[in-house]
Amino acid sequence: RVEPHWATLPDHAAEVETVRAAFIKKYGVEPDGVWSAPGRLNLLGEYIDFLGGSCMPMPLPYRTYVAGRMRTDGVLRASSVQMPGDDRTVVVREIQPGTFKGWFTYVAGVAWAMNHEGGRDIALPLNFGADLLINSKVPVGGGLSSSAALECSTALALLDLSCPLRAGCSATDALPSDLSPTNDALRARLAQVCITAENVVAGARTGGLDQTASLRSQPGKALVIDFRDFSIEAVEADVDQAHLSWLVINTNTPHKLAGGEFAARRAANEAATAGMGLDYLRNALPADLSCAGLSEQQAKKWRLDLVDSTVNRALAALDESADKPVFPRGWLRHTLHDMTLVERAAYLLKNTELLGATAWEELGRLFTESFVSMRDELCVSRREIDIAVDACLAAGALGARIVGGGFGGAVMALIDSDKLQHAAERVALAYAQRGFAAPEFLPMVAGQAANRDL
Ligand code: GAF
Repeated sequence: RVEPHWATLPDHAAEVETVRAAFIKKYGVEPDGVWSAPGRLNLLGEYIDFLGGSCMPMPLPYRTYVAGRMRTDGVLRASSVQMPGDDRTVVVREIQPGTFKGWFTYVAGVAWAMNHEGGRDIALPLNFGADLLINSKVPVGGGLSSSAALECSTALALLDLSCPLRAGCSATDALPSDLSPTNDALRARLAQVCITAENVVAGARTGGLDQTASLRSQPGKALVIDFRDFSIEAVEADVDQAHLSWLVINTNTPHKLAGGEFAARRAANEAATAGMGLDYLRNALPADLSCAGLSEQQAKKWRLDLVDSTVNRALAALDESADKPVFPRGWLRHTLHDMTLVERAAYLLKNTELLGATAWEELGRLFTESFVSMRDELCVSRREIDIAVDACLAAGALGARIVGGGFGGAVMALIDSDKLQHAAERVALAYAQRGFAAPEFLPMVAGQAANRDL
């Protein structure tokens, strides 16, 4: 028997105080404020946000905290608790894409994107600068969107800190730029700014899932985000009432999305979309993918037939194009398949009261179906992930899958609460037997959207 290592659920108030105290230690003065943004657990829908698919994230209780103080000399300084000694200083107006390395890329990237595509009310005033101190409680490289948590907390901090330099914005307002989570329109725009920071400055061609989840989540809910127009619907994902739990495992096999593997899959599916003459690959499928009223078997047959016929249609369209790219059929297959799974899952979650336990059981099987597709079609799994998923299923999980971009990172399972510890033990044992680095188990309760904390 191997004792699983459970992370401690962060105490939000204590974390706010920790980052405030770290700021005072570093800069010798009180910060003007503290802001934080969560990582996300994506329940379903991977590699489809940039193709107009829907995804279903929930905010994690693990957040990135930023304490900040305004400067008026145009200089941005930042330090991170996780990177002692790696202090950075830059003149905001001199920030250029491609000039930074590591964590600071995301901080500087946000400032750059606010100035270049934020619009007048988001662009930073000319002489604005800031001192920032960052403390991330989102596992880095774990597929739980630590980059977006850093971008979104930084964006809120910079926008809010710059208020005293903006016309008509009073420093005494509680949230001067109306940054409250209910200002969804502003948050949608800030999410776009953070996406630009990641795409243009950090050079990772990711979609908008992580930033939208971090800025626009609602407490205790899962979002269904339609990435054709970034519209969101919040749905209850109250696993407690069904005596179920989320098991979230950081496999400690870090992944990197700025590498070519993620971009290659995106580019292939974008080529297929263009080959079909569509704006979004999602539009190659029928408007309603919920299979409402169909049994689990009927729904499965319907979606697999639909995916097959759509893959054939897309590849035939590509055959006719002159500069036809060559890529594995499975990349396209996974994407269309996951689009159908997430919309069926949304239907099940919205109808748990009506459908009872069978809704949760089918949901679990959808998770595993998506995992198999990510492993065998999209080919973004690795041995540590497969072993963790298998161990969860062997321990009785209703379903288990990779979270996020894959190639490592996190695994999640939906499991009867009484079996949670047993599943963690099985995963820990399976890792120890193979000599893998010990995984970390992350207690999961639904978190809250990015916000100002102090
Ligand atoms: C990463 C990306 F940042 C997201 O945009 C999304 O594509 C995800 O991988 C895969 O679903 O988190």
